[in-house]
Amino acid sequence: MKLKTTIAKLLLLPLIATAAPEPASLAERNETLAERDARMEWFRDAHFGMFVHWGLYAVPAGIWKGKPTKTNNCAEWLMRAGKVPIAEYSELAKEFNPQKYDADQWVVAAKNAGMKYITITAKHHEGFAMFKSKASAYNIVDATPYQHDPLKDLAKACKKHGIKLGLYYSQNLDWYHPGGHGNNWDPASKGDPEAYVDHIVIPQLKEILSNYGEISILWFDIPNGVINKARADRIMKVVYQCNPDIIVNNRLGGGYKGDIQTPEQHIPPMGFPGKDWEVCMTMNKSWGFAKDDSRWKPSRDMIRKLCDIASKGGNYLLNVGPTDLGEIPDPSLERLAEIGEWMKINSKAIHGTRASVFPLLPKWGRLTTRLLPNGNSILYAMVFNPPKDGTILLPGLMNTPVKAVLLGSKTGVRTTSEDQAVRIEIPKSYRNKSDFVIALLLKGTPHVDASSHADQSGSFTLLPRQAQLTKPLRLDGASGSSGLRGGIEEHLSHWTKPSGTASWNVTSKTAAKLDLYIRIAAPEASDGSVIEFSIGNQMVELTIQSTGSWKKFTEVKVGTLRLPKGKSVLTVKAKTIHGEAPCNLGTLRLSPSRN
Ligand code: FHN
Repeated sequence: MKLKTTIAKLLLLPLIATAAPEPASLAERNETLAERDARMEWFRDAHFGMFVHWGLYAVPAGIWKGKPTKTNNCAEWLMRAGKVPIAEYSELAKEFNPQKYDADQWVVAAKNAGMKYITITAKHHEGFAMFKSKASAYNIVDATPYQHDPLKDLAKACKKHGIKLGLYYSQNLDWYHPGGHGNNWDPASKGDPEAYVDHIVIPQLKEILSNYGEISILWFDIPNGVINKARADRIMKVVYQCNPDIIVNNRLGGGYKGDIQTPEQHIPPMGFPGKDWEVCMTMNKSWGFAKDDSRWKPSRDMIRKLCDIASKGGNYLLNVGPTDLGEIPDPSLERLAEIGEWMKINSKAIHGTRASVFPLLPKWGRLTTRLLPNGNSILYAMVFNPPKDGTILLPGLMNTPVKAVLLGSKTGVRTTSEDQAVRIEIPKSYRNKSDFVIALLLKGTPHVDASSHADQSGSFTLLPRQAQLTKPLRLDGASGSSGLRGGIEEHLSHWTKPSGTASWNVTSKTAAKLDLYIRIAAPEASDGSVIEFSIGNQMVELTIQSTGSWKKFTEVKVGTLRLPKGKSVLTVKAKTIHGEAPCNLGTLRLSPSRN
């Protein structure tokens, strides 16, 4: 599959965060890494999109026959939560008449918030098509008094405003059509899944991918169920025929990996290094409009989430749940406008950037990176809370800063180069502010020394992913598998033999006396194991006490070490192993000793 890609664009592709998807994922699309990078570039540049959950469920909006239904914060699950028979639930179509729907207003609200794409539910689990479908009369044009196709308007408005359009399609759960998965309360839903895929899913995918112009993202949901490999193969054959460049998420099933990981309602601690990913989140609690859901997140919370996600190389798909009349709720519009105010000044720190070049997440905020055509680069320091000393230290940064500016201000920013670090002085007038961005222009591409350096408090954080390992130790956790619900924290595991060691390179500007704290998880059988940490000829050891399980991490103090000035290596090995292994080892912390 060949994609037109200008060499110049490829040269601009980030040196830092080029995703290196598994070969199977490339094979799935029959494309090279360069072709994948070119196809994904707009998505990686965007970082921010609007999710829209809109369907018949907006009519009851979480309330059924006068009572709130226990939809576990998902008003779009009302039919299942209330085990509402198909014949009764489908009556809602007769009430669905979104007379106040204004696609242009939706798209402008998204665009002004700094969003670059919109992904809307074409068909959710209720099985109702929010588009004209010849495959099923259970759709907004044929079954409602509205008798109009809202997707046509949305596609037109997106094209007009330069916003890309993505479509969500529930390919497995379908509580209406016979053969669809997930309706275990109404015998009318019984049917042949093969026929459901061939006569509903595939024809409808053809309709939504052919009748609304360029669809840039296809968002499957709840993988597997009726979707086995054979059916997934048939589905994807049609998808690729309709749009070979479309971005597909990882929720089809049938063994398909897709192009993007899709964590939901949580941000993986370190993102998905080397992979493309998009985290979807609600502004309140429910995806679909819920009358009684007023638990709205503050705009600042969502701005900081956007910064956090972009700094990890991901995208933020922020949800709105329009009402049955077709209006985005006011609290959502207010938040979109407030996010837009921040983006008006600071969007350069988000759009077109790539992940932070630093291994650690700073306590004061987040960082993103921009590579410039002339070979230089810009680091964006998104400052949530300025450090008390009025400076920001970038440990390990070897580049010479050319200049630094405050986005949206003419206030000059001073920087100094220290031994293997750059320090930014926050202007006095900003030291009591928050959520501002300092852009640091560097000569060349960013170069960060790979060893661990002290942060502003003099502490060192040593991540499992930074360790040099000898077998059988290996890195586990953090992003989990699909990352849908979040994995366990990043750690070193399979420490089944004393030959397994982990080492970290540490660089210190001064000699220092430091207390070593480590995060461990260990079952009872590991009790009494002994692990030993050493720097040069210094050693401290820890006798393991169970934390309850391999997944239950707790922080323990090991002891005190003297770190010499300059470069050192901290190594850990297992002296005594009880049970399968002494523990799973998470993040290490060396903090200035209090005694
Ligand atoms: O069941 C759906 C849910 O209703 C909502 O659409 C979310 C959004 O990602 N996806 C599923 C739950 O993971």
